[in-house]
This record gives sequence, C-alpha cells and structure tokens, in this order.
Amino acid sequence: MANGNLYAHFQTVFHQHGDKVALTTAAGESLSYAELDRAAGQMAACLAGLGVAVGDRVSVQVAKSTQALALYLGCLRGGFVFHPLNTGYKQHELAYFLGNAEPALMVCDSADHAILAPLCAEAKVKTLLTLDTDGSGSLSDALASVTEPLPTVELDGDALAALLYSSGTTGTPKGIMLSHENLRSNAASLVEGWGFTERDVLLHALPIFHVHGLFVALGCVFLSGASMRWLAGFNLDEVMAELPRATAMMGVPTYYTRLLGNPAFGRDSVATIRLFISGSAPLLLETFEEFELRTGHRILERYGMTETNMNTSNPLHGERRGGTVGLPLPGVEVRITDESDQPLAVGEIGNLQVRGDNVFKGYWKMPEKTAEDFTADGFFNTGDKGQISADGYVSIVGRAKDMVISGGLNIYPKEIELVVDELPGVSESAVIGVPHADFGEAVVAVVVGSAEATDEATIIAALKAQISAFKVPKRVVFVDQLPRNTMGKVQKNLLREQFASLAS
Ligand code: MCA
Repeated sequence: MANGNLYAHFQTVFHQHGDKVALTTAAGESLSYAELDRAAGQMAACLAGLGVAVGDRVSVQVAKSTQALALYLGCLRGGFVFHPLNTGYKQHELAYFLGNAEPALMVCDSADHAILAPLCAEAKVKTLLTLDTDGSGSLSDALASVTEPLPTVELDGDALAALLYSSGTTGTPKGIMLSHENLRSNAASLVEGWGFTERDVLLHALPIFHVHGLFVALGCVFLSGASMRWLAGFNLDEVMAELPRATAMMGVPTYYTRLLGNPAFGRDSVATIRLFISGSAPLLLETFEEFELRTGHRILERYGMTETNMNTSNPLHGERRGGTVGLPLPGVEVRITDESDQPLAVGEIGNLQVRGDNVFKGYWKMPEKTAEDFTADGFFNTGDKGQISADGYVSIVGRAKDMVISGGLNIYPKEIELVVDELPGVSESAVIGVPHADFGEAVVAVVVGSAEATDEATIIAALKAQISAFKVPKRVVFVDQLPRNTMGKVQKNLLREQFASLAS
C-alpha cells in the first residue's frame, strides 16, 4: 500500500533530483533537493524528539525563510499537523487560535517570544521555540543535537496534514482540516493542468501561511521537480530582477497591478516566462486586458479557497477568458444551485457548490457547522455566488458571505465590527469593502458615534493595537444612523454605493 503521506510523494521527486537546485533566494542562497530532504528529516526528528506525536498540531508564526520551509516539510514528514499563522496576527487573534488548535509545540520569531510565551502558557502549549530568518533561535539550537533524520512516517491519505483558520461570517475563526490526500490530489491536478515540469522555475513571492503560497505553489514545484526563486515577500524591484530567471509566476491581482504600475515592466521583462497565474481575489478584466497589451500574456486566472484548495482554472492550452475563473479541474465537480441545493439551468446565478478529493475534511471541533456547509449528496457550499456558461466557464458573481478580499487576504467585517463596537464613542458600526486601486478592495468602517467624541484616527489607532494591520480600516466615516431594511438588517449594499469612491 503506497504511503498516503504527502511528503512521501514529494520525497520520490526529491530523490530523483537530488543534486538539482530546489530553490534560490534573492540573496543567492541555494538549497538542492537532497539538502531540502535532509533538512526536513532533521526537522521531523527534532520535533519528534521534543515529544511531538503523529497528529499533534505544530503552530508556526515565523517570517518566510528556507528554515520555515524545512519546518513545513518536516511536519508533513513526521505526520504532525502544520498550523501556519499570518505573521500579522496579534495577541487578540493568537489567543483564540492557540486555545482552539491546542498545539503540542509552537515556533515563532524571537522578536515575538515575549508576547507568545504567556499565550502559550495559557493554552498549555508544551514547547515554544524560536526561529529567525538568519537561522538563529532555540529551534536551530535543538536541531544541532539531532543525529539521525526521521524516516517519513507511514500515513493514510485521510490523515490531517494541516489546519488553517478562516474567520467566517460570525467572526469566530474556523479551523479547516486539510488531509494529505486533499493536498496531493489537488497539486497533482495543477501540475498536469498548468504543465509544470522539472524545467520550470517558479517565482515565489507569496507568503507561506496561506494556501496559495504554501499548497498551490509548493505542491506544483515539489511534485514536478521544478525549481523556485524564493523571495521573502512581494517587493517590486526584487520581482523585476527575478523575472528573467523564472518561467512561471503565481500571484494575487495586486502583484500584477503593481507590475503594470511600473513603466519599466514590458515584453522584455517577461521574455523567459511561459505562464502567469492569478488567484485569491478577483482579477479585474481591465487588469487582464492591460496585462495582455503590455506583455502579450493572457494571465491564467483560477479559483479556490482554503476549504477546497483549487476548484477551477482557465486552460493552459485553450481560451483563457478574462473575467471568468475557467473550467472545473479534473476530479472536481462544480454546480450552481438554488437555496434548496437544486441545480439551476445553465447561465443562471446561484450558489456555487463543489465536490471532490480536494474538499476538506470539515471544521476543527465544529461538527454541526461542518454538517451545515455540506449538502446531503456531499457537495460543499462555498458561500460564493456563481454561474456557468454553456461551454462550462465558471464566473464568480458575488459572495453570499459578508467578506472583503483585500490584497488577496480574506477579511470578515463581523470580526472588526465586534472590536469597533466596543470602542469609546461608538454606538454601532458596519464594516464594508470599497474599490481600491492597489488592494482591489479596502476595508472601510461606517460608524454611528455616541455622545463622547471620537474620531477616525483614534479608532484606527485602537484597532491597530488589537488586530492585524491588514484588517484595519483604511478609512473610518461617521453617519447619524445605519440604513436598515424592514427586517432590521443593515443594508451594506447602500453603504458600499455611498462610499464607493472613499478609498480610491
Ligand atoms: C499589507 N497591508 C495590507 C495588506 N497587506 N492592507 C490591506 N490588505 C492587504 N492584503 C498593509 C499593511 O498592514 C501596512 O499597513 C501596509 O499595507 C504596508 O504593509 P506591507 O506588508 O509592506 O504591505 P505589502 O508588502 O504591500 O503587502 C501587500 C501584499 C500582501 C503584497 C498584497 O498583502 C500579500 O502578499 N498578499 C498576498 C496574500 C496571500 O497570500 N493570499 C492568498 C490567500 P500599515 O502601514 O498601516 O501598517 S489563500 C487564498 O486566498 C485562496 C485559497 C486562493 O485561492 O489562493
């Protein structure tokens, strides 16, 4: 019986390409596949030696680095459940995640140790280690005493590989359980669908605490034996310098609008690139068209979400239709239904539902919420509104859930409203997304002020102290009252219209 551990599938490729460079950083540091395999084996042995057992969660909040990559691979290899945390999360958010995920071990930047130590004590996390981008930290010290790499653990494909949180409309984050087979099957579909081979060099500028940079990008590279240009984050000058060394790039729309904002970006910048892929947020048709005019490339837009990884993709060979997210991937069923899960006629707008090996195992410790989001015949309700054309192209036409996507990051208004409503001088608030040239959408808070005075700067400063900076409203506006329908529900669509030009 083949080992269901995703790392076993990676390792087959690693052993085929031992001396080949797997990744090179912008600073010129390179790691071969053999070195990556050894680092993962050392990391797995180190964590096991610290008492982490198969199925235990390992929470990680560290800056992107080659050691952070080895930590992810080591968790897969050891059968530990990888729990990545956005490096922007603050105490208020972290306390919940650690209490809910109950990790056996956590790894953080040494700069955050003082904040995380009490949170880990509170959440009864046995071990807290540090790991810095220069390779220093207590995890590195622990690694130094490892002599033998841990052999890749035998797992069933249904075993949990990762736990990622998405807040959801109620503001309470939900742990999304992803299995080794969820990740392997989807990555295999993408390697085939996007034509990744060992000759490719992926420009990797994405964070590795979300699906896009962690599972989509790394899955394509490690199942094909390709190489990577490994950037710490999206820095326009670095990306411009790295493009001539790459054959493919993955990014959120903001990456592409920023490239277009650079007059030096043009056809000769992309002479070596065969494929640009966009996702995590809608790619505006104007961006798609301007990019083709500027470079001759039609960006390949695909659609996914943390619960399902990738669902649809525009074709590698065939018409890439701007404004759509393409066709269902092999092994993924997509349908549009009405409120009672009945499929609608072609072209009609309704609830977008998916079924396939890519769909997650459920929400962590929330069986009722899980049951709510699946239909009797096993389709997952994505919460997105969509339609499918007669020739099968899927378009996302809206969101049932009240969510803002800003710079490729999902932001849930409820989570911010709960914090704003507690601030002095606020009686209630409504948080919306408005168009933003750089981030696509920007968060705006519409506030009904109570007797004491408060103002935009005070509210923004208070929020920055409590929640991740990327979630903090770019603007705060005051109104006498919030528009409500006859049911008393705040009419956010009216607010979006009223404040549409606020962040432009
Ligand atoms: C940073 N800032 C943001 C964002 N990022 N504000 C709103 N939205 C954002 N996404 C703010 C910071 O808080 C800071 O504010 C200021 O911008 C500058 O911060 P900096 O870090 O320098 O920003 P940046 O480097 O320009 O980052 C923007 C970015 C980054 C490059 C677009 O957000 C990014 O890499 N996004 C990709 C996220 C991602 O991987 N998404 C995939 C999710 P201040 O100065 O006030 O502190 S996976 C997914 O969605 C599904 C599964 C899928 O289909 O892929």
